[in-house]
Amino acid sequence: MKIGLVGFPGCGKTTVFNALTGLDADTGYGTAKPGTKNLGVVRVPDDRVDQLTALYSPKKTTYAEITFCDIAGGTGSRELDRSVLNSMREMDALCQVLRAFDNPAAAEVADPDRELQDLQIETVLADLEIVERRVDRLRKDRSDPQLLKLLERILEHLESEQPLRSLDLDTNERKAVSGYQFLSLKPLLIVLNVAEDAVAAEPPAALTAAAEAAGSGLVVLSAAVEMDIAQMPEEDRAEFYEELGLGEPASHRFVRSAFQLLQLITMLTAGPDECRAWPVRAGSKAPVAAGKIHSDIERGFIRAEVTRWDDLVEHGSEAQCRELGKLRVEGRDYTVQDGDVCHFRFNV
Ligand SMILES: Nc1nc2c(ncn2[C@@H]2O[C@H](COP(=O)(O)OP(=O)(O)OP(=O)(O)O)[C@@H](O)[C@H]2O)c(=O)[nH]1
Ligand SMILES: [Mg+2]
Repeated sequence: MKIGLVGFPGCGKTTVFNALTGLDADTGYGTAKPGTKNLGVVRVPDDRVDQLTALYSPKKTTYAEITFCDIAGGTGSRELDRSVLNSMREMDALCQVLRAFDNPAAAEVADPDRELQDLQIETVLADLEIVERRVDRLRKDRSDPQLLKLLERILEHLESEQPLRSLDLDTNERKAVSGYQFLSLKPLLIVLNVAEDAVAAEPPAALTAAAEAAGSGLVVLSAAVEMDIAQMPEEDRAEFYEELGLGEPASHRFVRSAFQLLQLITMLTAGPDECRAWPVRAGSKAPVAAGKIHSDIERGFIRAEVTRWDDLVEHGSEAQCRELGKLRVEGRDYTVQDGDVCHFRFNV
C-alpha cells in the first residue's frame, strides 16, 4: 500500500517524509525537480503489538507497514506539473501537505486554504480530461451504454468542480472505474504543517470544516520539529516530547490516520514465535484474512479462534480466555474486527 505525499513546492513534503522515515532526503524551497520521488517504508506504531510482545516475549515482533512516496511539487506555486499528476495516479491514497508556516524563501505568505482549493481544482481538471475523452469515444462507438451512463454522471459532477470523493458511488461502480485511477477519488488525508510554536494550537475552524466537507482527515504537525526528533537517538526522544507538551510524536498519529485512510484494519496473531499485526481490508471475512498469512490457510480454512487483544493481555493466555468464555470460535462467514487476535485451524 502506497501513500503519496503531495502538495505545492516548499510546503514541507520532504521534511514530513524525513520525519516519518527517519531518512535524510534533500529539503529546500522548490529545489527538487518536478516528479522526483523519495520512497520509504514506515512501521505503523501499535500499542497492542507492544503489549502482546510483553506478554509472550516472542522471537520476533512485526508491525504493519506503509510505503510513503514523497513526490516533488515542481516550480509553479498554483499548478502541478503533469509528471507530478501522473505519479499521483500510482498511489493508493494521497496525503496533501499544506504550508502554514512562513518561509522567507517563498514568494507568497502561507495560505493553506488556498493550497487545499488549488490542489482540488488540479485533480478535478485532470480527471475531467480523462472522462471527457472516454465519454466522447463511448458516445461514438456505443460499445458500452452502461459505462457511458456512469461516466456521464461522473462528468457532470466534475464539471461542477466537485471531487469524485463526494459523489455517491457503489462498490460495483467504483470497480468499473478503478482502471482510470481518478485522482479526486483517492482517499485524502490533509496535513497542516505549522510553525514550531503552533504545534499545540487548534487548526483553524474553516480548514477543519473544509476537510470534513471533502471527506478527508486532518492532522496538525510541525514537520521541522518532527524531523529533528526522528533524527535524534531513540532514548532522547521521549524527554523532548514531554518538554513540548506532546504525548507522542505527531508522526505516530499521522501514520495511524494514514493507515485508516487506506480502509485497513489490524488483525493480530500472537505466540512465542511471533507477535504480529496484519493489515486487512475492512470488511474481510475470516478465510480472506487468513489468506494474508498463507494461501494454504485460506484454502483449507476450518475455523478461527478469536480473542480480543485486551482480553488476552488481561487474562494472560489463550487457555485462560477459553476457560472464561472469552475465546470465540468463528466460521467462514465471520467478519474480522480491528484488534482481533486470531488463531486459524486449517487442513490442506
Ligand atoms: N519553519 C519551518 N520550516 C519548515 C517546516 N517544514 C519545512 N520547512 C522548511 O521549508 C523548506 C521546504 O521544505 P521541503 O520539505 O523541502 O518542501 P517540499 O514540499 O519537499 O518542496 P519541493 O520538494 O520542492 O516540492 C525547507 O527549507 C524546510 O526546512 C516547518 O514545519 N517549519
Ligand atoms: Mg521535496
